[in-house]
Amino acid sequence: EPASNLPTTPQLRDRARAALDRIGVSVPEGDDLHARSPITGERLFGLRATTAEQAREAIGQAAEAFRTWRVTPPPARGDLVRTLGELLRAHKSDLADLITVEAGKIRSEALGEVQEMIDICEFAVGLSRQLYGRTIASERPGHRLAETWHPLGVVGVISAFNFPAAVWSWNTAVALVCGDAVVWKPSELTPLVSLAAGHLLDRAIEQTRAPRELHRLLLAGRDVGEQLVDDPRVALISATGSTRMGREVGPRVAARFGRVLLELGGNNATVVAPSADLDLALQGIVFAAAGTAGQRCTTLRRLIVHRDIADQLVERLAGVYGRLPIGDPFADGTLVGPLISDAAADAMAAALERAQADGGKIVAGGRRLDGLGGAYVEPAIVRMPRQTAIVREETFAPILYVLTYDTFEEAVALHNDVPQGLSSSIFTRDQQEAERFLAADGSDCGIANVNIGTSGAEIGGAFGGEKETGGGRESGSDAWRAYMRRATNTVNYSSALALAQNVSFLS
Ligand code: UN1
Repeated sequence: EPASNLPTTPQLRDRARAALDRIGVSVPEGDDLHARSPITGERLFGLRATTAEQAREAIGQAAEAFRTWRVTPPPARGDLVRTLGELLRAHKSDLADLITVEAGKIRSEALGEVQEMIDICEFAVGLSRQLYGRTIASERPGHRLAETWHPLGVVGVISAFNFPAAVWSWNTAVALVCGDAVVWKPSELTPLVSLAAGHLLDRAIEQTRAPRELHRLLLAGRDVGEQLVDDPRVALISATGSTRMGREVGPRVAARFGRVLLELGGNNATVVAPSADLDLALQGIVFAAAGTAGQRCTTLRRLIVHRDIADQLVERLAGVYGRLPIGDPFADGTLVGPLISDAAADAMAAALERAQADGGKIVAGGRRLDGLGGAYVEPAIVRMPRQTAIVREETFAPILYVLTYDTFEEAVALHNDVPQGLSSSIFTRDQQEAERFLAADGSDCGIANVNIGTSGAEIGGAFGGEKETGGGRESGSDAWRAYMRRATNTVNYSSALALAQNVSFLS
């Protein structure tokens, strides 16, 4: 049911302009980059890009700011992040407007993205008093063995269009309390969100008198991204995006002995067991598979259903899919906004063709809605005879492949038989099955859930995945350690020089 009365490009431009004004940021107008809206598929503003020379300078400025910041007490660093969180609260609706304009998220999800930023700021403020090291039992008398966590350096953050602000925030808020400086290379598809978020941090920096150049924004294309990746002054590259991107970034950073934190593709699955509460499963599946128009790295892409309930579940899902309100993401009631680009819609169509060639049957959706400017598609459900090559790939669009199983072992084997390892879940009322799914020989993902979907993780846990997802962990738990360096300290407070391992020398 497409909402036919989409906002016009001039209306979107005004809406973006008003939000930018309230945040207090001016757009560097130029002709190098374009701010567009997937709502109409049209250009909003032309922008001036950061040049290679400016990027080189920005990295140097961040490295200089780091020298002051690393010796600023962590709770004082927390004060900056608290202020950022307060500004995000004050401008929640403005930033959400820009997220909807540029990424096409529905209102509730755009607000949710900003809430996730506020949450990580609060988490990081608490963390600023909890950067704990351990004291370790020493084998020598009169010795103390301990570890201390020190700031790491400049953190380069590379982020994607689909969480244009939250991914930056959960890297940046944590990096800042850890004593690091940040250089951000956002997606070229979401420059306005980046300008706005970066400006709110600049305001917080000014208010708390933190070093002015602690955060630098590089609004530019791929070349400047590569420059950031290769710059030896950048201690850690935290990159979110495709597996293809990670395959390039990882080795380049490793070649200079830098650190990486990679959040790459997912191909997330949910197992639905015969004992599952199907009403619950239905809601969880639809949000995870069709929410955000299938453009989360945690989006549910594979449904592994027990044969006895497959027909029934698929029929109910197809019914819900047939009534999903697709259209203007600003309109009340819309659940599915546009895809980011025509290319994304083309990739979806190509994947559906391949799935059908493999014997797949489309049981719901799959068409692009004509005449709307933006790339509006009906989320699709495809029953597959087997887990073929296309099912094992991540297509960044709302396609849910359905596979059936007979035994639990078979379900887990199908589940794990993809190259990616981000998120997973099982719907079951059988406790043994639930625990087996979470056990060492169950789901091989970084995130494994029971009776909820695969997407929409809270910030308190560590976020990330295994295999081609890249192995990085961000956000909560002890993910902060990736943003610091560890020093092991042995202190001798006796007057004897005892050697470890009972070695004797000169004694
Ligand atoms: C992403 O899609 O890059 O778990 C991140 C989730 C969100 C984060 C998604 N908290 O879906």
